Amino acid sequence: MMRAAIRRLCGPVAATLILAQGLALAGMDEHAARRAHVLGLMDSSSALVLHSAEIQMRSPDANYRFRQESNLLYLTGENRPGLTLLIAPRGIHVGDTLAHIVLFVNPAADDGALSLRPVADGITVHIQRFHDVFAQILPEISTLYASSFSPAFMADWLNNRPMFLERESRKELEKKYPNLKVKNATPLVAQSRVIKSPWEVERIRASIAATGEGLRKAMELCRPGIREYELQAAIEYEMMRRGASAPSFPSIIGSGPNALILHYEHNYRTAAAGELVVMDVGAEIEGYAADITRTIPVSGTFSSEQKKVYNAVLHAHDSIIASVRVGMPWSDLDKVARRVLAAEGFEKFWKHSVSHHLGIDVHDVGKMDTLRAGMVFTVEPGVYISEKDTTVAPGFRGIGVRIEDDVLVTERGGVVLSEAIPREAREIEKIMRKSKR
Ligand SMILES: [Mn+2]
Repeated sequence: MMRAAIRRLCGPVAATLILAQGLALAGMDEHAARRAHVLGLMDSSSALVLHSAEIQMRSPDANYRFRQESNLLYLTGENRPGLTLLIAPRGIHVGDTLAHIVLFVNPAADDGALSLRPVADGITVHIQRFHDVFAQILPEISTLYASSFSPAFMADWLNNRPMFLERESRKELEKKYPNLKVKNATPLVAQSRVIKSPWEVERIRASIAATGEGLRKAMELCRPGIREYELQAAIEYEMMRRGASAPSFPSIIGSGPNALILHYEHNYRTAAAGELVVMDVGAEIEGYAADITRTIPVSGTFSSEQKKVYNAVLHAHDSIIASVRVGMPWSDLDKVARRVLAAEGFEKFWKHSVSHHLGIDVHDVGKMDTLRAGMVFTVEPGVYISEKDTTVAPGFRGIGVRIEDDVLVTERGGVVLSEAIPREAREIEKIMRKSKR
């Protein structure tokens, strides 16, 4: 059935490519190929419905910059509010047309500054028709894959409990249609998202390149007395002037004790001589994230203790990357990190797992079971030694080091997409020294 559905949509040649490679390719628009792939993963008793992200208010009359819901962005490439995508393998009647893919648009919801690309493999209609079309399909299917709503819950202050809007609306739908089960769309779409096409890898590379320029600039500017936010501003300036729409997550610039706080984002402290700064940052270009961490000495030279920790983390980092093979269990990445850090005497200062998928989301979706060609993930071992830890010599106390790069899995092993960003201690010291002359 899956094969038949894809053939119907794209013809036998493209269908073979999609089925052979997971994502395609020749003659097909990138996003149409993704829709065809997801359609092929569904059975005829199911449908998928995805809504645009809601516009979030920052303060009265001022919104946060709009960012599309990730699954909808993946399947349409459209970064605008007011869209709803419906995919139904059994076909949907919209007037006289039978379609498998329908994109509903609400011209009133967006500013019209971006032109909407036609959906060649389906039809585009006004949002006013959504209710009728949706009501037509619901009694006929047993599984509805739906985007998870955001925010996931609101506080019911009166009764002092969280109110799960998602669960409530799902329950209501299932009550009205007893044969229907509403499921989260992400695990379905993730089966496609987890393997990156060459088109996607290109975008990730662009985000990484912009991030790398930012980190290089920060290395040049860093000196005792600099504020964390100055480093943040320099990094984000370099990202944005290379086309980033935003950082892919709040920039983490942690100096001294802040280097030990994993998701630190205040970035307000003044960095002092002798400290380290952890800079965990990433650009987002055309909807794709980078996620890179560099740790540098504020004064331009690592102390001998800092260098010892730094090189242990780097050793773990390089060993993880060297171990990358198609077919390898994901959990082996952590095992390699554990083995190296244990041999170096720093295992007990390691706090988090060493990798996650990277793509449209900085913590991208997909199972973390077995490495497959086309996956992109981060490698980010770290060592964090508390200021108060008396089990180590005083020179080691308060040291936090993390090194993070982005890796593409290929048949020939791991390819470090962020190879060009300086990571050896002496490379970093050289850049920092040169800029201060
Ligand atoms: Mn990361």
